[in-house]
Amino acid sequence: MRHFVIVGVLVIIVFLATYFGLTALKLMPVEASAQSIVVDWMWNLDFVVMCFLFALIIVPLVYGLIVFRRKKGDTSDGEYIEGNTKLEITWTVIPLITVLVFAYLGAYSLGETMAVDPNALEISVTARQWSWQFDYPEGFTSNELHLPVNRQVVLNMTSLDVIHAFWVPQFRIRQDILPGRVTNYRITPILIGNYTVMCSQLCGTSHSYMTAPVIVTSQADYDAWVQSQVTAAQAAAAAGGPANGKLLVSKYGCLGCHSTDGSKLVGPTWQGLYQSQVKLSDGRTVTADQAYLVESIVSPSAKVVNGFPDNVMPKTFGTVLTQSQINDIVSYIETLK
Ligand code: HEC
Ligand SMILES: [Cu+2]
Repeated sequence: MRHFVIVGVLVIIVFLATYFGLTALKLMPVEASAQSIVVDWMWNLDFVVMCFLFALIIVPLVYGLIVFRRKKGDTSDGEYIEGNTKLEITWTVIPLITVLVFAYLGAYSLGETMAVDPNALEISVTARQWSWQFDYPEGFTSNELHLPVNRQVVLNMTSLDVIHAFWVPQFRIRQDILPGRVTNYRITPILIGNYTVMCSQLCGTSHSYMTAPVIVTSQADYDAWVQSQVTAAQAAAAAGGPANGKLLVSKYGCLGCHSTDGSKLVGPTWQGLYQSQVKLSDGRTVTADQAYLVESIVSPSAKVVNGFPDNVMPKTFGTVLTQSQINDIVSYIETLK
């Protein structure tokens, strides 16, 4: 009996120490969405049970190892125990009830986090290797996700190639993005701030660079940003030329693979490309004139740059982009000295 009391007290002490010790470390990122509060509440309950079970297993184990160690010279066998029906029923029924309670709480929390607000702001998300594109209801596109605080947003997401996943740790919720299908992600940001969306499905060589800024602002700041984007997009499309090319390479995800500052990504940098001598994988050297740039965009496999993989750059831009859009992009690349 004495042993049971001691172990019981130790279990409670270790349980509390584990729970409060680990909680004090504050390992979780801030709660930036209404949904994160539900998720954290659920996680906290799970965590309490985990810490208790940890103590319940470790304490008797260590206690037994120390206190019931074989004494020197004791060669007798241990007591033979034939089973204990009461104990077995207890340790079946208690976990069963615990699991059922958690199943109910889990279903309840899932319902809470998926609750639909009919006034939700709708934004389309396109994921591709290895960039994010956000299309806003006002008709413009950005590589940044701006969200007004305290309003539910629903992201209608699809992928152009492989499976990706939308994950902002501060929002807690995560959702896979599949080619050929639209998946939804609902979130109500509650904390103004700058976050980062990352892809949480290993999706190829530059997977870890697949990030984009997520900026939660007041409704007024959001409206102002939307207005500035609409104006800029209209002006650029009307003017054409490099300014429009710059918007297009952002919109069509070129910048996921090409840098404009000399750094090497999946594809070659565009800095200083125009009129430079490009070494090809077949040993030839060509001058990067206007015709070469157009050909590189329309049929990437015609001339493959030495040291870079073939069949990585999408071959669809020749049909996706209009001739004048391609000219605008090329004129933009030409400005990158
Ligand atoms: C998935 C990655 C990826 C995307 C997206 C991508 N490219 Fe590329 N691109 C490459 C790779 C890899 C190469 C080098 C191999 C080759 O020449 O095909 C390349 C080569 C090029 C070249 C030749 C560069 C040089 O140094 O000679 C141009 C120009 C180019 N891409 C333009 C574009 C434009 C414009 C877009 C967007 C409309 C785009 N790329 C989107 C991967 C990509
Ligand atoms: Cu990805």
